[in-house]
Amino acid sequence: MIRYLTAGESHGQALAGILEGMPAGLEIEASYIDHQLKRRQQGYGRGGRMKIENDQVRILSGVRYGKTLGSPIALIIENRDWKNWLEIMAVEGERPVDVDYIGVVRPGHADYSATTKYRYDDVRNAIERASARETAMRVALCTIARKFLEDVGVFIGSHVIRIGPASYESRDDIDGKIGEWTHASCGAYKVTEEADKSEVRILSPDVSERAIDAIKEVKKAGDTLGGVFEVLVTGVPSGLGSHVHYDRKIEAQLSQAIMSIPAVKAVEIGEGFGNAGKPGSEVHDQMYPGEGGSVRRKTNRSGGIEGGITVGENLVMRGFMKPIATLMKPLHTVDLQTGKAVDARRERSDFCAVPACSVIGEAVIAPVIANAFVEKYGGDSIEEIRERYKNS
Ligand code: EPS
Repeated sequence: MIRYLTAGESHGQALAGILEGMPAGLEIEASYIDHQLKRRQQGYGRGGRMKIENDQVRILSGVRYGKTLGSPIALIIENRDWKNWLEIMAVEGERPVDVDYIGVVRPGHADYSATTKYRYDDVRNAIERASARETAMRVALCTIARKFLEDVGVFIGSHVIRIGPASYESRDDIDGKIGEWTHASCGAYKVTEEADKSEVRILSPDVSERAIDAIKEVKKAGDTLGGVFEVLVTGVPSGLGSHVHYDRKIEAQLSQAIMSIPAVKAVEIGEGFGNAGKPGSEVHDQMYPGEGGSVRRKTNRSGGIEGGITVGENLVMRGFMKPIATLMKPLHTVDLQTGKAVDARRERSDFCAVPACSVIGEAVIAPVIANAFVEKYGGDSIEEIRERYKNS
């Protein structure tokens, strides 16, 4: 089974991670992972921290002469900002007298829920681990699974379809942009490559411009914006996942992966939201005979999954991100130390991180799909898995 763990505080020394269950023989280099880390740092609307960090991974174990060994892969990403937080984030020793205790919590952040649950005496303890900084390590680990998928012909991509008020007028406008590309098995890669050309990862220049204007406006007003990103997977074989048990349904696993990204509050698979209001005749993807005895569809409203199993069409899912909880024009809240009504704290933050969130969305689904792939085709090495896939 492919699984991973992350550790690290936002302003601690480093982020650490372990990926277990990757087959042997996969070619991987730190520079390949760094490219994805760089993509995660982009996007119009990011805050000051991204100017400090230049995320780069160090591979500590599990790889020899550029190929995975099948053993756990350990990674580390240094936090450049740590040198400015040595006293506040010291691992050992006494707390210095000039390091203030934080009692004021931000509505919408983990500040209140985590501080009270863990009985912290300092909201800083909650802030540090709840920070979206953790997603840097997730992207690093998941990129190795993504490389495995690319080597067997499965490609992942994403683009942003809404930022605050700026969105496409209709679904047809989006399909008009990506429809042509997504017929190819590497189509998702093309989508992502094109989206990377926009500062907000939006494929339409008009929507892109409106999104940037909207971010500029909230920035001026001391506010923040959320949005929606779409993740696509092309080249997916049929038969990944299973209907036999709830936790093996691939759409459940994919949803969990997307939902676990900070600030994501809803996930849609295919046309899930719209389908709930339509009759069945307008929802289910009708079938017709394809090449070599295959079964194809003219539509893909199911998002490429039926009964928790991939059907051989593209996977399509969306993540809905709420606006970031740190506002420069603070909301009303409570100081947990005094019990008094106060304004929330201003803390350096992003104004909009939807473009970064879409890159993280691409990453986090990779281990889910890679795991289902290895489960189906089996094998301890990439060579063996490829042979079994070819002969299936
Ligand atoms: C982030 C690093 C953080 C934030 C952001 C994402 O760095 P800092 O707290 O030092 O500015 O910029 O995290 C949040 C929005 C949050 O609420 O925690 C990153 O590396 O992506």
